Amino acid sequence: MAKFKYILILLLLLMTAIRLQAEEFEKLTFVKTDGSTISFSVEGLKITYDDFAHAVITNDETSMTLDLASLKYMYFSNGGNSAFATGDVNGDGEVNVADVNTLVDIILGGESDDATIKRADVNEDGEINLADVNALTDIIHR
Ligand SMILES: [Ca+2]
Ligand SMILES: [Ca+2]
Repeated sequence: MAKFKYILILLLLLMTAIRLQAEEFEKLTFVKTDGSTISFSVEGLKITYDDFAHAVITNDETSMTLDLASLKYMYFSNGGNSAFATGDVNGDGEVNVADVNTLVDIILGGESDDATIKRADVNEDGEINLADVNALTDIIHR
């Protein structure tokens, strides 16, 4: 059941992340549980869900059905790293639960300035997604 719950959360993040980031990044990459990756151009990108078991990814070039159970996480890419203190998403000089709140707000489509959005990339892979929430909570609980 835990896995199913995780997939539902992932779905919510996917849907909101697409709206937030599809216009700013060039590529969407899915990382599968076996470590392999699949990348899609965000040009004309659409993701639809089939009974919560599969995602159908369509863009201007291709259409592919992915088994959600085989997906570990996804990220948008375009490069770009943060020069700010790792995990200090809201930029107040401390890394704490307030930064998690700010990060989640951004992932869920909340308005934010460019500097905050850069700091929200906690794991510095150029994308803002669930992996950054995990990275941030790891830092706080370290
Ligand atoms: Ca902070
Ligand atoms: Ca990131």
